[in-house]
Amino acid sequence: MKVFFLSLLFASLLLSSPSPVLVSAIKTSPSPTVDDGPFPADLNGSNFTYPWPVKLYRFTSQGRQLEMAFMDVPAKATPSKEPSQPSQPSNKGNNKNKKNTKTVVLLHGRNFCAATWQETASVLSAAGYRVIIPDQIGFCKSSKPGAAYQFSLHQLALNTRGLLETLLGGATESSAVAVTIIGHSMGGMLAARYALMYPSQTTALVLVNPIGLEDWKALGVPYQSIDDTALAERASNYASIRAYEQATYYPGREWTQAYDVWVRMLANIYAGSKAEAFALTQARVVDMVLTQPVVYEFPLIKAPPRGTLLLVGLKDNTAIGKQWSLPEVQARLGHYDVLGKQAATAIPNCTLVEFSDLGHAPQIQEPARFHGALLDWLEG
Ligand SMILES: *[C@@H]1O[C@H](CO)[C@@H](O)[C@H](O)[C@H]1NC(C)=O
Ligand SMILES: *[C@@H]1O[C@H](CO)[C@@H](O)[C@H](O)[C@H]1NC(C)=O
Ligand SMILES: CC(=O)N[C@H]1CO[C@H](CO)[C@@H](O)[C@@H]1O
Repeated sequence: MKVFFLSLLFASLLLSSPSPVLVSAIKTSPSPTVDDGPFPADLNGSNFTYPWPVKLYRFTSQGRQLEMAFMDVPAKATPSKEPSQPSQPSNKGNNKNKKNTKTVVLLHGRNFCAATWQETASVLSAAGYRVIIPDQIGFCKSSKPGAAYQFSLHQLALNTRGLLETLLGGATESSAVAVTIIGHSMGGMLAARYALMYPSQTTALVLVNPIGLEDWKALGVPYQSIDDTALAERASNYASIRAYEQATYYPGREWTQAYDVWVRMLANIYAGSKAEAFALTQARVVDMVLTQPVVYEFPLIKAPPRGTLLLVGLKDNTAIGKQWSLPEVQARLGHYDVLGKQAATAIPNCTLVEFSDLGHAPQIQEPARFHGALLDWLEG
């Protein structure tokens, strides 16, 4: 009897044309879940204390169970007094159907973590936004799958989309899940990719000194193997990170505690309990941004309803692969005074705000000025 019904079912599946229901039934993997913790201080190789409770989005990707750490800051919240204890009441239940809550997602750069957005998140929360801040896979308090993961900007955007759908509701009701995406540095490159992949779910796009405003390899940067990049990654430490950030992020400025905290956070991951997996992962991330340009697709960013804002510190000179390029190639790269204007012309309905005296991380260097410009545009 059972066999009969099963074969009948099988025959009817074969006869019917593929339907969305059938397709999703075939590629079933465990549903993603959100784990509210609490978690150990050293979470997946980072022991930095985050300003709000850390949660884990557990999902399957490329056949692996992965964990993406994130903070979910409700509108009008101040950093909790005991950051490692998730003391705030869980608002899981009410968030799902709150269509009118304005939601912002903050995407960190390669040398930063979700925690680096603390001040921006406080400002946005006070302005009435719910703020969701993930650590991308391979970074900070998220899983570090190392050699066993195909890193692409598309994959990271997809992971982020999965997190948002789990938190905000299904993709069926697209208006319920549209968010403002703000990305810095590598997070800006990822934000542009995200807007290209999910135009109807992007309310506004904000790029802060994004990388990828030019195609470095097309300008002469030679390919460097992942193995060679991994050697350099393994050698990263406090001194090397600080020297790099002083020259690129805060050129000509006296070193301050506000800069130092993020260097120590990152150096501790390079030296931490997942050091080798982190070095391997970061070598793949360098390969990802070098080989997957997004600049050619800027004209295709279907103008989000609220438009795009490009915030650029002009003293920035970031360019991937500059260190291993010939001097004449180096001279061509990282001219943000030119690159910002080019990008603002290429991206439909893009507003450009330039900070002539700031470097790669204007939100850290001059928070008040940066947040003033951001809120002016978001609320304007
Ligand atoms: C964090 O990790 C680093 C690197 O392993 C270590 O040197 C440091 O002592 C740790 N800090 C804390 C507070 O555990
Ligand atoms: C262009 O962007 C602005 C915000 O800078 C927005 O108010 C406006 O609606 C957008 N216009 C179009 C046609 O998308
Ligand atoms: C890949 C990995 O080690 N993931 C771990 C991240 O941290 C969570 C919480 O401690 C663990 O459950 C995962 O196994």
